[in-house]
Amino acid sequence: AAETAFLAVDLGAESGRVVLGRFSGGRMALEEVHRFPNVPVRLPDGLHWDVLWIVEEVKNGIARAANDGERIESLGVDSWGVDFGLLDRDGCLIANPYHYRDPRTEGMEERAFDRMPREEIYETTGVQFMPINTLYQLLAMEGSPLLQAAQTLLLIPDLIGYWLTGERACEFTAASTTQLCDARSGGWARDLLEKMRLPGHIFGEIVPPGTQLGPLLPAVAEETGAKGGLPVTSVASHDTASAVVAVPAENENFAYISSGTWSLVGVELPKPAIAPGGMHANFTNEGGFGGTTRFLKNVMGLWLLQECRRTWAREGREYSYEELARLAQAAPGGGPLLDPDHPSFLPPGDMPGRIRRFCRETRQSPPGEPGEVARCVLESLALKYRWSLERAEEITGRRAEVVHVVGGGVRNTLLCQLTADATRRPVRAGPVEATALGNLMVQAHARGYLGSLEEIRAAVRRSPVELHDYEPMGSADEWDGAYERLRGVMDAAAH
Ligand code: LFR
Repeated sequence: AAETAFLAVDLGAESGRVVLGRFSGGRMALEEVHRFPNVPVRLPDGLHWDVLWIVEEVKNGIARAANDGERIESLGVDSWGVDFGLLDRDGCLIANPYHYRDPRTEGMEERAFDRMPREEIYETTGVQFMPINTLYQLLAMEGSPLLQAAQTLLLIPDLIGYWLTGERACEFTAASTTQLCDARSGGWARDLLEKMRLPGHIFGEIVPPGTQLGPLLPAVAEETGAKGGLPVTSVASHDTASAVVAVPAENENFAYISSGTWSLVGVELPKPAIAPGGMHANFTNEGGFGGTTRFLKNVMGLWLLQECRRTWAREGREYSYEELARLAQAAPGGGPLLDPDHPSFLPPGDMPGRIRRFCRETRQSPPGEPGEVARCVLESLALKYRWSLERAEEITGRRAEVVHVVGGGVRNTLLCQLTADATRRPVRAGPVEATALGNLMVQAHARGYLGSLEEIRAAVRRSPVELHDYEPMGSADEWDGAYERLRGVMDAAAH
């Protein structure tokens, strides 16, 4: 029998999961009790998350776990970063949260730089410049009565936690994604907030991962059949932070790729590395568990394929991810390459069309069939991983002996192999459910079952999770050539 059990709510951009973790003998065994699609909704005013549906499905998941009769010791919520809800003075949600891919942030970087030079923003926050950041989303709301009515800003995991417990808190790892925090002190960057003319009073107390948020509200306990008083723990509530906790690394000489809708490529540091090199390569210093810094770069990730798939499905051609992987495997290598991080790929839309346009504009012959498109995307991602890895090593002076790939993208075995080939490093892939596992491990830590991050990672390695090793294959010279081509394409696309 399990010593104890924890419940992880893990919300991703494509789907949400509720995962039960049975903890015994220093190992965590996972059981997915509920999974639901996360489908954004387009309204005339923009692209939104369906946050009411999400909280309903979270409750359905809690109910399923509770009905299993398992004694659950605590529950934690993690989700994607940067997005938020605003509460009014009565604690009511003011409007439906926006999706970070909504284009209303266009031009907001320029507005921000008028108020504080780009260098100073980076020097303060250490966060990479991306239009999706909370900073630019809030600037886009300037003058809105919604912002005027706001008393409290809660990032998505904190918002769900609030609806479950009635308690408000700003968890540190999630807050660190906003580009509104001081990377050194870990608090809100009050001077920056002021210069940006943002209402300082909506940013509440920041709490570290592992903080007890409070018990489930009696009404939620009743609705779900969960035991009254079930504690909710603020975990490393940024999904990427949870995923990095569950990297099965044996020492500090590793890089990680948290592979899902986004690919987060980087290293773990004892403190932020804020330097001009990091700003130019657009690396971020996000907060990690146990006082660590996640020094990483957002690479556009499997979003490119997800969006192709959606476009093809609308045209009546349905491909599963497995089918696409098979077609990509069969397609010839060495074709056209993309810079996956070109801004034209960020918003939802006709991704195959944009990929063709990118190729024409960089004087490459565009991929045709879905298998060729998928091959082009996967090779480009693997080569951009190499670029990111080399920059991370250059800036931090570390050397990654192994690249750990974690998250849903682990299932894409072709991408894992291409990653080993392109980076010329051994790749260790797994666990697939790193985010949920990291979420559960931080709860076990908070309840006193595990000590340091090292102990947590040892427990990850003991846990019944699948790990697969990939060695670099193919010719190093050919991959060096492909890498030079990627760099040429990146330069051509930047001009
Ligand atoms: C991954 C992730 C990234 C963040 C992006 C948007 O799921 O959380 O870390 O940059 O989504 O929130």
